[in-house]
Amino acid sequence: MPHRTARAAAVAAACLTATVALAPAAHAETRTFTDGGAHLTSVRVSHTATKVGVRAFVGPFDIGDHTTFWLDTDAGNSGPEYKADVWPNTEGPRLLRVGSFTSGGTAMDCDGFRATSDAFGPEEVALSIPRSCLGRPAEVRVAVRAFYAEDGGDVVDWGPELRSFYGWVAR
Ligand SMILES: [Ca+2]
Ligand SMILES: [Ca+2]
Repeated sequence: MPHRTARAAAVAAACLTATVALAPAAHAETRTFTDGGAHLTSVRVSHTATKVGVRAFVGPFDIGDHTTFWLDTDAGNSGPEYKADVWPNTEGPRLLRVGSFTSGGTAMDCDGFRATSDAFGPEEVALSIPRSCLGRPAEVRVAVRAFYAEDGGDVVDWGPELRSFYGWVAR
């Protein structure tokens, strides 16, 4: 009998854990992806009820370097749906609607869209995008291209790889 009681308690505990695991719909899911080598070293994606945040840790960068982000919000089409190209210390990067990695894109109105890149500040470039601008996707995945104009020749560091995405981040 004691065994049976202990087992029942364990099952009850497991059910409780499962309930807790399903509950965080109201919380952000945040995933951090790492990138090898120097330059771009990691990308953190957070997906909340109201916004998608992307933070790329790009190492030292200067005026003239820039970071491009693509967002895939529709798994039915393997390419990206949105793009933002962020130059440090400039006004007003825009959110662009795109059909592929190579498309130039069409600027969208997106109240609340924020891009942060300060060549004299932290070694990171960040986006904050209201989910309403993205069609309130169930999940999102991100690709990053960091460009550095260096004396020895330009450096391009893709995360995770040329025209490919990190894993999906559900809300
Ligand atoms: Ca890298
Ligand atoms: Ca897509």
